Amino acid sequence: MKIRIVSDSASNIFEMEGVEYGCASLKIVIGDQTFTDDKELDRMVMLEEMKAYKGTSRTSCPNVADWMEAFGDADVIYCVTMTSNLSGTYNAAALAKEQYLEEHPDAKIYLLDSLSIGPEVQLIMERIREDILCGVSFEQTAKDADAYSKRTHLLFSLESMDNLAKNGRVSPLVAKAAGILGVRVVGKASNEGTLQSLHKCRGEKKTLIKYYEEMKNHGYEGGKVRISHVFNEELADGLEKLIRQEYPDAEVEKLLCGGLCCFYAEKGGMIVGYEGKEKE
Ligand code: X90
Repeated sequence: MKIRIVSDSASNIFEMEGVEYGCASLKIVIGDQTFTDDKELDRMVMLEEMKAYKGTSRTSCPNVADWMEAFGDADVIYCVTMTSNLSGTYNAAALAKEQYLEEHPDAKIYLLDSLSIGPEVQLIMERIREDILCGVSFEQTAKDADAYSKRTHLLFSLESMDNLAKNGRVSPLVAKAAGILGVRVVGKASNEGTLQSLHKCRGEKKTLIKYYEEMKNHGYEGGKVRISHVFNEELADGLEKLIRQEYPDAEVEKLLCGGLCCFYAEKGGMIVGYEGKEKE
């Protein structure tokens, strides 16, 4: 029996150790160039192109055929997508699920709208992998993923929200704050799966303090943390250090964002997923 975890490239995950994994790529369109968000994409080059281009760049989500390809020929599929409130990716996955089940009536597909992105999706997929590797049944794995996703959280900090505003993903008013030199907007994924801005911070130290305060607010007690950043290792290291002051053995992992998250979080941005108490 073939078991596969599947996501879109907004998860920042292009391969998973120990399990079969399929990733449906989003695309980034800058002028007449289209970048496919896969593990080969040179994110620095993409960011430079974006900076040099004067027009409005955009992205597009995977279509049904892209999802079908990511599903492969698996018998059991666990698919976690980025939030349906910012992208059409979940809807396309839902259509692909229907089509796949018509073609493979004996297959089983678990499909979750994460209402989040990047590192929170990563955590949920890692939880699913744990169950797969322990031989847990489909039904139980699905239940575990549902329960787990209620106590994972997502925070972000952005130096610019230009692309988010230009593409209608946040209001221009919210984006304005992040346009001021040296100001970072710190926010979270709302329960509806949209961006919710929480603080405006000047300076790295202040930003990190706000991150940690928010993590504590959401019940962080030394659990897993996944930090993804857009060429900002300094900020990522800073957060890891802060966490380790209180929890020296916390399971913290850092990674570079994939193309989609690089495009929207922009240079200097950081997106953090972690375990906490149940969402209210
Ligand atoms: O073209 C598409 O369908 C993709 C659209 C993606 C839009 C938003 C991406 C935001 C990425 C910002 C920080 C994290 C916010 C999380 C809120 C749920 C990065």
